[in-house]
Amino acid sequence: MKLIGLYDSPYVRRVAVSMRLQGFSFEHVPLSVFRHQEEMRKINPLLKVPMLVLDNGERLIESTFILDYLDGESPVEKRLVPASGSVRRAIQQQCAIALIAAEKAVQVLYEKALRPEEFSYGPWIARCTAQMHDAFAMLESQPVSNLLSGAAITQADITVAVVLRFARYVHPDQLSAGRYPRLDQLSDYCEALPAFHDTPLE
Ligand SMILES: N[C@@H](CCC(=O)N[C@@H](CS)C(=O)NCC(=O)O)C(=O)O
Repeated sequence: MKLIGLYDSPYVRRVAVSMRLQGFSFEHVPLSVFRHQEEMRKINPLLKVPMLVLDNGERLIESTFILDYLDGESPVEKRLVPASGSVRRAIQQQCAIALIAAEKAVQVLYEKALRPEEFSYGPWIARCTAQMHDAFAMLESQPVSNLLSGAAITQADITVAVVLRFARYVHPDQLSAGRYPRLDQLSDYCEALPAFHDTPLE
């Protein structure tokens, strides 16, 4: 399989980390949606990452659906989201909140990095920044992940950790250490795991 996209995308990185944890081998194709647009267009005309190209040539997009495919191909003990039940719903909802934090962090990044300063709209940036923090605060207020007490890692752990690392990387001024101490603990634990360590954001 080939995984298209850079690890500075939280969506690409969560797929890569998951694949490593689940034992899937893959070739990483580090194309940027901005710097390698022509090459990217040939593979994915929608210019979005991640894309997972299966060995039979099938091309999957949207990280959540890619992860769902990978879970479906994994033995039960390697699934990162259970197939049904309340734990599945809880993991999915945590992922959804983390993905809102990611989306808002990306929107602020694009506003600042792509839009000429004279067209920048402060209230929108402020709204997105507040939404990002609301999502992190919601995750922070939820029960501590069982991962820290020895349970198996879940997709919620991976996604929360990856998104926090990303948001801190692109908005260091917003995410000083200690603002979300329980999320920091999860992040520190996860980033020290080989699957995260071997998938560096930078
Ligand atoms: N919901 C998508 C989001 C993917 C996404 O927005 N990726 C960004 C990179 S972080 C991208 O492709 N940006 C280029 C663009 O939006 O045109 C997923 O989970 O895969």
